[in-house]
Amino acid sequence: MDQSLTKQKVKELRAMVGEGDRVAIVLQDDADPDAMSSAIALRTLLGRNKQTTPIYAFKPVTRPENRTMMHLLEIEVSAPAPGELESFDKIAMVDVEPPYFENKLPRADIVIDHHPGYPTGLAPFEDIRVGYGATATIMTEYLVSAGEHISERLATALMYGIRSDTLALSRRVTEADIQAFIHLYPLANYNLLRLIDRPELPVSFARVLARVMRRMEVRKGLVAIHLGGVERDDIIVQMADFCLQFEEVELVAVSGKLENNLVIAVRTHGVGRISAGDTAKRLFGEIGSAGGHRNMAKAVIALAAWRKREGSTRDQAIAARLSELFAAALAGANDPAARNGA
Ligand SMILES: [Mn+2]
Repeated sequence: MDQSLTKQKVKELRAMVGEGDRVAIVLQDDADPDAMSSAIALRTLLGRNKQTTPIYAFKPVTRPENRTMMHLLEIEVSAPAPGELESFDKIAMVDVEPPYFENKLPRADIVIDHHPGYPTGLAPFEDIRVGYGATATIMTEYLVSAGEHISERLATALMYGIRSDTLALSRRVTEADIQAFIHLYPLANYNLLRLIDRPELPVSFARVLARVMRRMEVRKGLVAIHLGGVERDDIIVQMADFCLQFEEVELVAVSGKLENNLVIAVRTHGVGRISAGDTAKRLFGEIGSAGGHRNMAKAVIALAAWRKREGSTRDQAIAARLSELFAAALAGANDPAARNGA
């Protein structure tokens, strides 16, 4: 995007927000690093602090890395009390657009985003750059254009935001994202980034590891493990990431029962023939929500729906069936002739 337009947008944005205005920044549910970093960047751009410009989301942040980021970078996101948003003079949103919230917001004044598929003209201030890999890129351009000081904390947050939305500059990345990344690079704190990348594991993970790892096997590139009942979703995710590190592993499927669902995390290195996202969708799309990217995917299936198609929800039966399904998927991906029955 050309620099004069960015300059114009910053001017427009600052003119819109009066000195004494209270501004709420609202994020999508379970906000991601792009959303959180963009929110603190907007606050900096408007010369505000967390009292005058709090950040809200209707549902809390759950991913462990994102929670670590919040903690280390001291980003607070809270759920608005009923009617609380009505008391603000301006409502801003970053990395999301008004229709997402249906009728939960009294107003939308400022919208900065990069997601496609929404109508325009829903807020007095809009800057939607659909080509961009991250909203944090737009925010970095604003800060640079305005000559704002970018603190170490803010640079670290924005860099992490761009990196995670673009899968380390490998997906949907544009020249603008790379330029923003290069600008932030010397300003960020790498020790913090490392800590965010490797979140602390819950101690309960040690017990799960001890119980499960002795039955881990790599069969023709596949590791399939069913954990049985788990207390937290992230145990499944961490276990899947962990198993991908062993030699000769091409595909990992880790499942667990959580409340009334079967949750399955799927991982690949993203370089072989098999796609985690496509596989999850093909195997479970009809009985649950399933999908993701080439290297990571998730399926959530109501146990009742599993029972209806697969028969038993006993742990042993689930374990056996998942091994079978994923083994066939991997064999099919590595030998397309076999899948076509040729
Ligand atoms: Mn984003």
